[in-house]
Amino acid sequence: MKKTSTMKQSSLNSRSVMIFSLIAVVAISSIFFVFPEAIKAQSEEKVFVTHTGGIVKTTGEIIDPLYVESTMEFDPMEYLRDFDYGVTSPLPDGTTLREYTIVAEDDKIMEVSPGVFYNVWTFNGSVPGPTIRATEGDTVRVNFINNGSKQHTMHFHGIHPAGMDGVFEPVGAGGGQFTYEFIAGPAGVHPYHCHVMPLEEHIVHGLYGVFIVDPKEGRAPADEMVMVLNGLDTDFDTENNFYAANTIPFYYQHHPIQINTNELIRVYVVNMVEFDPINNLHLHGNLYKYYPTGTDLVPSFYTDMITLSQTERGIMEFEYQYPGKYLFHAHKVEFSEKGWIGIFLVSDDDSDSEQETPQTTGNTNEYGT
Ligand SMILES: [Cu+2]
Repeated sequence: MKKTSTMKQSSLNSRSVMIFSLIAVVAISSIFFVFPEAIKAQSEEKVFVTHTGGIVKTTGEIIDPLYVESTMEFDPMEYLRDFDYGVTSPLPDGTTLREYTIVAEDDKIMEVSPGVFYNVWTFNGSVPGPTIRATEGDTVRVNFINNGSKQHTMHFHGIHPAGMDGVFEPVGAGGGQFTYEFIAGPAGVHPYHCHVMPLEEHIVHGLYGVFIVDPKEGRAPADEMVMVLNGLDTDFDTENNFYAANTIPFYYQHHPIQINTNELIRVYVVNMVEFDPINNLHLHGNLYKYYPTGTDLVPSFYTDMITLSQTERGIMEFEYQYPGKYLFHAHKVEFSEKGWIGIFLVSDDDSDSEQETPQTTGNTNEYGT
């Protein structure tokens, strides 16, 4: 009896060792498939001078984490649904003033992917900067402070006077200030970005964000989110090494965005990818209504695929009928394989509510709930 139990135990032990080894092999190889660049690039070391004159040692495309401390934290899940409505006060004519303070910096180091460090230039400490939101007709006042080491500006897309365009009024480094003030409009989704030359350099390092102007009559209630499609040129060769929705490659694949069935989802999508002429967005298991630039209340397309050039943007609206996991990604495969891919995890809201509140009517859907 005892012998049998020992044998059983030893066979159990060797089975656990086998299972553990298998899990280890799968885990290690999956790391390789998810971050092949990270593993490949460890071989050659070089000295790298950041745009602010800092000297750091690198191995291939990677700034060695031993030498570089990340100075920027960014949570793409928090950014996704975070809207800055500013500090509001009524104006004598009955309209609303919204005030925002935006600080530019250009010396932060961000860990964009495990072991991959990148010098980011930021509005309010993040890439993208905050999503500034107002209603058509509001007065938007942005107190801009440039704490960077180079000149920067804020150039908003939309309608405003020439002097508020953030092009011919460079704001000096080391604390320069400028106040942008204009009436929010037209309703839609617009990018804002630095407009100092060389423009490509200032944009690609991260000086951009989203400006949403809500129509006066509002939009239908929805689970709203912002996706900035961006690329990261981590070795400064004017080609992107990574792509993403909201900066961190593969983030929403590893941390799916949770949404509910039969709930309106509204995505404000803005393409800020530099170097590559186009980007695109494909949604799985569904189609969306698409409003280019968000300026019209009637959708122009009902599709599962849009193509966007630089700063092109729009609003997507959709509802999922069926629960489960659905990919969204660039259908340009190079981009999705380098990080621009994510998952919507759709929960069957009806079945949840059924458990909490017993159905009193005979209504059923195809899941029998
Ligand atoms: Cu700039």
